[in-house]
Amino acid sequence: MKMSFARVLLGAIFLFGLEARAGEVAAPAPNEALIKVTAKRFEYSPSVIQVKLNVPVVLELSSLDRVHGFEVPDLALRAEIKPGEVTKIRFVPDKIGTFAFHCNVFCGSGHEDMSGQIVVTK
Ligand SMILES: [Cu+2]
Repeated sequence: MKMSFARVLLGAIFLFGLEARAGEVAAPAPNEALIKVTAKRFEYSPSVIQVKLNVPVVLELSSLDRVHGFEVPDLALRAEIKPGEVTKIRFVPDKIGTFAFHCNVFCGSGHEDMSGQIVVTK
């Protein structure tokens, strides 16, 4: 009788452990970096985004005026930023360097200069 109670208890502990582990997978990684970036004619803020090698990043992009784009060719990232919406991009920087990003949605006569840099360091 005591033996089976112990077994049930062990089973419960085991199941609880599995559940806790499943919860961890669903939650954001504890070391994930959240960076908010705003876009407006014809600039991003911040225009230089500092990230760490192999540390997952979530960019939360929003626009203060109209539709803009966000494209980082070297990191194969691309998004559209619409006013009133938050666009999330998740990526893991896997190389060190400075990578240019720019607006790829024509937004007016300063559009060509709308750019910034993602700097990946160790
Ligand atoms: Cu533009």
